Amino acid sequence: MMLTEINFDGIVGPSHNYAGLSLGNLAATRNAGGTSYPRAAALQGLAKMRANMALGLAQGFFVPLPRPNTAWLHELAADEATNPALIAGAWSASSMWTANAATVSPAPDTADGRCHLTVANLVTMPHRSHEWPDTLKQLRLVFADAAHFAVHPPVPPTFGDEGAANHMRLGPTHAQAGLEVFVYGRPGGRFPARQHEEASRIVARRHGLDPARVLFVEQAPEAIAAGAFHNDVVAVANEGVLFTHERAFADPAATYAAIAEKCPQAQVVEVPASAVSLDEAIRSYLFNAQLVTPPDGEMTLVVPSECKESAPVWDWLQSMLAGNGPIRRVQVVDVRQSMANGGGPACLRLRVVADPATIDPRFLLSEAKADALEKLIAAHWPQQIDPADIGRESLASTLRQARAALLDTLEIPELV
Ligand code: SUG
Repeated sequence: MMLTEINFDGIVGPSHNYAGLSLGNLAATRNAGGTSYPRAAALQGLAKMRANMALGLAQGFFVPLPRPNTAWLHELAADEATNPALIAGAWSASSMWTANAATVSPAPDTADGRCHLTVANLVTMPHRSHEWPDTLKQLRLVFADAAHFAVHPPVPPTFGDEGAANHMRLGPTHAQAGLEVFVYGRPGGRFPARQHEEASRIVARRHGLDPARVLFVEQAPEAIAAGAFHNDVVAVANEGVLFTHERAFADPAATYAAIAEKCPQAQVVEVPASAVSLDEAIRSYLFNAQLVTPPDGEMTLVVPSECKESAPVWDWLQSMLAGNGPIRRVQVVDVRQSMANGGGPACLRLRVVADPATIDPRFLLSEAKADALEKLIAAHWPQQIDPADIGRESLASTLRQARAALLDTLEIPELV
């Protein structure tokens, strides 16, 4: 077994648009009603995948879900006159943020030695609550090998579960047993707390995790109120490193102490609020970075270009690199179209530690496949979507054709 970390990015769907559907996600709210550029968005996503492959990292992808989801609208008896937000919800390309597709516990952590995945129910936001059936179907295809994977249905409502965006793993290497840290929010604040504590506990039990190597940590209510609707907006982990804002957790000192006890080699790289305020961290998405270990061993932080435009953030990164810390490289990527909906580099990927040979190869990216995908996107993805286009039959048929062409090129008839 060659266990390695594979990032599965969501290919940005042809219906990518700015409908302002996520209360508490400040970027999405700010850009509501703006014109979106699905073709550019999908090409930016592919360029990020290519940049990670260039670092020597394994790269996979998930395909967009069928949109508009007319069966869902039918169930809701919704029409344009009565509820435009539900119409927009049926058209949303939100499955592109695959950090919310599932929670993943790699094989070294679980009782049966298989990699366990629980598809996220995403019950808090209506437009995301109908993702899971199609995501589950896709996960069962990608990770069909039952000798190595167990794919679970969603945690039942009312316990909101938003998947890997609220889950971190710390350990010596990806291939060794690690500490799984589940971060939940307490309801009652200014914005919805999307990850319920009980959902995290259910996932940990289902995955057969050893209680000695699990932590449940409360996210700082202040962080949620400031716009960190998922923990991955204020913290990220890789191997032995936790990179976090000072105000990410409700009780930072107790959190670091518990981590040190359960994972002695863990190092915390904390950014103080005096250097980068919580607001600036959320605006720039400094922590919604991919923290990765390429084959050359230089731990790399893949940040959105917005970080370079923020003087405090960029200054902090430069001083970090000048120092002696474990993060040795910073790579900048342009994912502006996704960022405008509150989705940075880390939102766009689901990390799975596995042997690539046990995964359906149709979902693994190569340079040749990336070339083919770019051509296909340039030919079929709408160049722009204006808010008034949502709900139009002519656009719906363009979207269906685009997805059909994608599945045809990738030879995945099972998802048609
Ligand atoms: O769920 N935005 C997504 C962004 C998800 C980011 N994921 C992570 N942090 N892992 C969300 O809020 C906006 C869609 C709209 O308003 O049109 C949206 O769904």
